[in-house]
Amino acid sequence: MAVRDYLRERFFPHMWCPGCGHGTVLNNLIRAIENLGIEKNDIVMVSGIGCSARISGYVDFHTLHTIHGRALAFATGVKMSRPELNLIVPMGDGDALAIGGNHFIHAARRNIDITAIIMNNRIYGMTGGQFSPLTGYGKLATTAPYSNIDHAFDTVSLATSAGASFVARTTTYHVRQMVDIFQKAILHKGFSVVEVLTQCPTYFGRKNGAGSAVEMVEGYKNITTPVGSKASRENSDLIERGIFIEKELSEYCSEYDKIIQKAMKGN
Ligand SMILES: Cc1ncc(C[n+]2csc(CCOP(=O)(O)OP(=O)(O)O)c2C)c(N)n1
Ligand code: SF4
Repeated sequence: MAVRDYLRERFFPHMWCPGCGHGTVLNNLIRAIENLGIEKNDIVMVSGIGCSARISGYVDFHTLHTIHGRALAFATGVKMSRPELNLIVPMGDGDALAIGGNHFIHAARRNIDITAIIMNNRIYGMTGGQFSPLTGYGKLATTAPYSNIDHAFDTVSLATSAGASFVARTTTYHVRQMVDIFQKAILHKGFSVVEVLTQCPTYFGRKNGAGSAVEMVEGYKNITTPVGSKASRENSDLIERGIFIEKELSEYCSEYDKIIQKAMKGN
């Protein structure tokens, strides 16, 4: 299949602002799926609400556009009833870790075979630039005009400690790495978390003097380093990117099947 076959061209042009990173995530996700050769009818994309969540409108998979913070709960239901399908859940940092934080940690703990993509632009884009749990201390937002006093979650540490069996981070600058990580995350049997650092030039960028969209993307080159690199050991301000966790762990739907078999045998 070609890239265009995975898109619903009738919904273009898309609604994202010029320079928004969400389009880069869509592009690379489609390329990863094309490389893997997965049929579009074998994919279900479930999203909540947010600029990031609108990605589900543009792909020609089975799609559910659900409610803010609850995409993983809907996806869990779909996966439990049709475990043979590939479930992909794109979320904003607010969708995934503020209102959806509880669903996130429990989906990770169960290790259900879903690919969760967290598009971290450090802000609530869709609703006008309120701070999120990933905005970070000292940053500005519509709701933090004198600077944010909340400390941020580290998505990778949170996902790892909650039990996710695949955890990775990349950025909209590192597009080849993003495609590679998406492929591995989709193939992984278990809960896969991919955090993508992505720019919102309209709110986070403008409020925090981060410059143009291009400057924000280039910034990801300078503030990140490969996981375990020498640079990371020497400079703790650098953000690591790459694959942090990739391990085999019993998967929820497979375990559930075993319980059904036991119950049918009556022991
Ligand atoms: C239950 C509920 N609460 C609040 C909202 C309003 N709301 C819509 S999107 C959103 C946050 C979006 O931010 P994020 O998830 O980070 O995605 P982004 O738009 O930045 O991609 C909020 C608070 C809502 N739709 N439903
Ligand atoms: S408000 Fe921000 S996140 Fe939303 S489309 Fe515009 S740039 Fe993207």
